[in-house]
Parts: sequence; structure tokens; C-alpha cells
Amino acid sequence: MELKETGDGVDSWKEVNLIYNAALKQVETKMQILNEEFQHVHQYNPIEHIKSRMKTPESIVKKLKRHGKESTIENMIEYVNDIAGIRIICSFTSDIYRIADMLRHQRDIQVLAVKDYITYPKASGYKSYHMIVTVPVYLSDRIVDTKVEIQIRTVAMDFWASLEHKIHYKFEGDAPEHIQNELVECAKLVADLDARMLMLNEEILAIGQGQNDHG
Ligand code: 0O2
Repeated sequence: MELKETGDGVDSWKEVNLIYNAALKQVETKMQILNEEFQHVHQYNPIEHIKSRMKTPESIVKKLKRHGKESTIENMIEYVNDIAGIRIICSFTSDIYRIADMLRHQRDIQVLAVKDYITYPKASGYKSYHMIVTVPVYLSDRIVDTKVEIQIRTVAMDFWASLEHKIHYKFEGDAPEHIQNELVECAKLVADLDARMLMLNEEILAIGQGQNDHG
């Protein structure tokens, strides 16, 4: 796979790869620090685990084609928002907004776009909170504000999305109707499970609080 080199800032695939990788590491470290601090202050870990990945050159070219764009370095930087992607998996729906807020308040993070598929799930049943942010990457001679796509979702939402993703690819986006319907039903079960687990957790926290107040 060849990408034409036309940009006059970041101008080679190797350099792009280096910069996006650095951005990914920075966001990952930020998340780990926030999680550790949260654990220290509130004795609770909002983050279950973090997955990060660089989009393959093949997927980048595919996405550019889908947008009707030529495969150039300039275009991939401008139009492909998820070259660097990080997925944050948490226990409860309430953690999602807590994590998003913590990120939003970091001085060097700029939020470019948000897609709240938690409040507004996709017709397929997909739920997740997406943020496109930039982080400054400090090179020896300049600073490059670099885009990272952050997806925040619960363990249950992630389980659903992984299977749906596999099905989507297997049927090239045209799964049989009964499978699509079943996925929508499963998404409802996931939403119900998330809501019940959250309620259960809040009840347990309230009991703990009550015991502290009386002790
Ligand atoms: P892949 O293979 O995961 O990388 P944009 O990135 O903004 O140009 P889009 O699709 O408008 O394109 O953005 P959106 O809706 O925020 O989706 C970005 C990513 O979210 C997707 O990347 C998927 O990873 C995930 N996603 C979005 N919708 C669904 C869905 O219905 N099911 C599942 N399982 N994942 C979804 P890619 O590049 O499409 O795919």
C-alpha cells in the first residue's frame, strides 16, 4: 500500500505513524493517571481496561475511498479521525460521562467533536461515547496537534459491539434480517443489564455511606 506524499508539514507515512503513536501513548498515560488518582481519592477504579490501536494503512485507504478522497498523507490527516484510536472500557454507564469530563478538563486536550451514542444509540443498537480530541505531540523542532479518537463504553456495550463488528464484517454490512433483529434485542438486554448493575452499585454505595455516617 502506497500513500502519496504531498503534505509539507507531516510528509511521510513513517512520520505520521510515529506522531500518531506518540499521541496514542499520551492519551493512554493520561487515562492511567486519572484512573490511579480516582482510585486514590474515591477508592474506586472507573476504568476496567484500555485498548489502543493504530488504524492499518489498508483501512485508512478504504475510509478515504468511502469519503471519495485520494489516498494522500494530507487527506488522511484531514479526513481520517481515527488513525489513532483508544477504547476505554468501564463498569457503569455513569463512569462514561465521568471519564469524558475528566478528559475534557485537561488543559492540553482539545475536544473537536463528540458523538453520544449512549443517549442516542444507533438504529443497530450500537452504544458508545465517542470523542475526537487533539493532543500536542512535542517533536525536536515543532509541536504537532494530533487527532485521537476515544471510544468510551461499558463492558457489556463492548461485548455487544465486538460481536456486532464481527457479524458486520462477515456479511459485509448486509447481515440477514433475523440476525439484525436479534442484535437489536441483545442491545436492549445490554441496556437493561447496565441499568440494573448501576442501580445495584448505587444501592451498595448508599449502604456503605450509611454505615460510615453511623460509625
Ligand atoms: P473500525 O473497523 O472499527 O475502525 P468517522 O470516523 O467520523 O469518519 P463515522 O463512522 O461517522 O466515521 O464515525 P463514528 O460513527 O464515530 O464511528 C467511528 C467508529 O465507531 C467506527 O470505526 C467503529 O469502530 C465504531 N462504530 C460506529 N458505529 C458502529 C456500529 O454500529 N457497530 C460497531 N460495532 N462499531 C461501530 P470504523 O472506521 O467504522 O470501523
